[in-house]
Amino acid sequence: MLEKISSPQDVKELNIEEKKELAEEIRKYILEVVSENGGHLASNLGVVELTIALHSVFNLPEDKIVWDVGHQTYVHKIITGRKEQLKTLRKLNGIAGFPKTKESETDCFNTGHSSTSISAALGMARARDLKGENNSVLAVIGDGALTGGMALEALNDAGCSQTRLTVILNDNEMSISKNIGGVNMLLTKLRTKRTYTKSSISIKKIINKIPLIGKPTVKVIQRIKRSIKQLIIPKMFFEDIGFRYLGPVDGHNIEELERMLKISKQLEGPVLIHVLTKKGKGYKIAEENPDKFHATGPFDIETGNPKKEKKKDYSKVFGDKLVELAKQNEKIVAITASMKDGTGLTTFANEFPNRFFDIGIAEQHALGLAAGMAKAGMIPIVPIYSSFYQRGYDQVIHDIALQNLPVVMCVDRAGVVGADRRDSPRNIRYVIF
Ligand SMILES: Cc1ncc(C[n+]2csc(CCOP(=O)(O)OP(=O)(O)O)c2C)c(N)n1
Repeated sequence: MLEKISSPQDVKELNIEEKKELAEEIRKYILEVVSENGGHLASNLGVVELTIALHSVFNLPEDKIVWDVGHQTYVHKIITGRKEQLKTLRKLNGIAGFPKTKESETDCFNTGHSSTSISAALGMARARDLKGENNSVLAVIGDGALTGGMALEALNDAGCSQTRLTVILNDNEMSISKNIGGVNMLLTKLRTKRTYTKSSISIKKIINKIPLIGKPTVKVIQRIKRSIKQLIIPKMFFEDIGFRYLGPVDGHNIEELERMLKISKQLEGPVLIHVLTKKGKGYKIAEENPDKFHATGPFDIETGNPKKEKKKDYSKVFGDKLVELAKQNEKIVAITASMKDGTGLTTFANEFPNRFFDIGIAEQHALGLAAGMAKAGMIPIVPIYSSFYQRGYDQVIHDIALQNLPVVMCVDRAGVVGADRRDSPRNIRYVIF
């Protein structure tokens, strides 16, 4: 099946059984490439059906899909004519691991840092309306990325805007590690609910056609439906801030996904589709260890073991030393913006769970929180990858430096990172101090 796919049109022409077959072949192909070259595995295996459904319902490049972070776009790249190029992933002058507008007109926006997609998509949707155009605009965002302030700021703006926009919430319960925080608590409640908005659109269409009583009846039904919905889903956060909520929908069922996407296409205003997926889907070892296979170097498919043993690096030295110091000084606390393993904090988190804070993908908050703790007498240690430290630049100056607070800021991954492309936003690794 994969042999036949060189454009989204080829996917549109497949029947449902063929699409299912294609999904399995894409999984196999991604597994082969990533086990050989390294790359983001688990997130891509999780969005295979979702990406096939998106390309079946929407027409790129006229319609726009903004992928949050963009690490989950291998399937999209395969479908949009870059199947062979994927083999050059993480190689010199190879394909980018993230969306690249220069690489394809179907990549409408460059991403790399988390939580930007809803703002960008809303911007495109507003521009579309001003220009009098009619295309669809979507943001695909993970539950991890939804913990980032920028995403919540964008939801706040989009909710009251009445702008036609679809946010696909790809909820796999994971950031890199297990997702945390109030957003995760909200999603946990929603996940267990029955799928909402079964046949609302068709009922509306039928009633609307009845002369005189049509339109008023639709209004009454909608009001009743809303009250019922409040009963079914106790905390209608998304609806309360102005979004139409659809879901939750099984993110591995292509038919269901297509149905929901088609419904969203007909609705006015902002819509959020809550899609449930499994990180690492189809490769048992990654399903069981999604954090380890979020991003990986080359590995053996049979065992999942890395092909090269990891050397002792900055993060490991830092993590070991921190544990040693923390044993001597109980004022030491550690804060991570969703990067416990990457920044070497796993041992600290296990040994001092009360002094460890994973606060979500929220670098600004991490630094503001550290400032408050330092002011109150603690010694906060905040390791963040240099690329992501940019997010907290104002907090470094305004909240920490100008108040002369003893926050220990540790800059991880500074310098050149070989595995990322030269022009990747994540390879501009500033040392900002
Ligand atoms: C500002 C910023 N901080 C940290 C990261 C590192 N990072 C990349 S993906 C990711 C987790 C994303 O989780 P989610 O949005 O749920 O997507 P999933 O991989 O689970 O599909 C993190 C923390 C980033 N890309 N940007």
